[in-house]
Amino acid sequence: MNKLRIAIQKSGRLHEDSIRILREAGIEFNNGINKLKSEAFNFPLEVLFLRDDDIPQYVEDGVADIGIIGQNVLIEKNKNVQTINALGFGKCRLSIAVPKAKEFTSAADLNGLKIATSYPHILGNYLKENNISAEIHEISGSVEIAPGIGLADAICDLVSSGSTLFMNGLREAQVIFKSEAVLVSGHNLSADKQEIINRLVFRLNAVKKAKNNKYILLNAPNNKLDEIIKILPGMKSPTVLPLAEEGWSSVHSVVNENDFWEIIENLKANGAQGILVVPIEKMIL
Ligand code: PRT
Ligand code: ZN
Repeated sequence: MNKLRIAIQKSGRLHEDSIRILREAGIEFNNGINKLKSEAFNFPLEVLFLRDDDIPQYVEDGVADIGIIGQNVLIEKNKNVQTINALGFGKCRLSIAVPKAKEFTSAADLNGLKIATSYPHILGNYLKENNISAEIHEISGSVEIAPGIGLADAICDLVSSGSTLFMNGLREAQVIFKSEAVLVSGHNLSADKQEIINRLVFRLNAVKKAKNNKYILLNAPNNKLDEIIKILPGMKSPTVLPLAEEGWSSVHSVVNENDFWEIIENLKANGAQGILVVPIEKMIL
């Protein structure tokens, strides 16, 4: 049977998380230290370890069928590949930053400036959309030092904590693009390969859902059960089991991370006791 080929970053910020999500999906393989590729032991998958910048081209050409890549690289490279899933890691933003003392109130202040970046395509689109006439100076690394050495008036670079900007006397003036790692695929894959992608995506979604949800167990007085059940929707409806102590029940359910604390407060207000919250590893609905 044909194996699916996935391209992931060989080393760098996306490498470990890319390996982690494949492992969480139950796929085992040796990682890419000193290796170009590795075959999974228990899933029809071959993993290619590449520089992130090359992944969109490899996927477009069909050398890899799918890949894990930051949206920033994907949009910048502008290749003919499609996004299958956002993966929830590698989050960052592409921002314009200016020297701390420089005034900046709106995008129009960029008119006439020289902006250093490794993202000329995304920055160019942004400037065009905002009718700004600025000079783009493309450099491939250490963009943050450009204003300090007189190479540019401003920069456009990736930011996560902001400490690189701070250490170089710069301040984030405008976010132009928000990015995270995504799973992408080429076009015209065989039915066999599409089927393997579907299996992989099904597993990735089960892991993602589990992370967004918690399993909750609590004790409730029987006379409050109706209210408590209303607070806890569960996957179908909560499980209710009698406790050994007369007049009490144990209630089990699943709650979403987003409204977690509100639900807990509500449960307590309605007489729930001994509330236990445990992580879920996989969630298949
Ligand atoms: O060798 P290869 O070409 O594969 O790797 P690379 O050096 O080009 O990329 P790498 O490993 O640095 O980043 C890979 C991907 O991680 C990026 O394309 C983004 O999608 C994502 N990512 C998330 C980041 C950051 N956060 C990030 N903070 N990529 C880079 N940075 C850099 C940024 O360029 C700046 O220099 O970190 C610095 C800023 O960080 P803070 O925390 O100081 O703001
Ligand atoms: Zn790179």
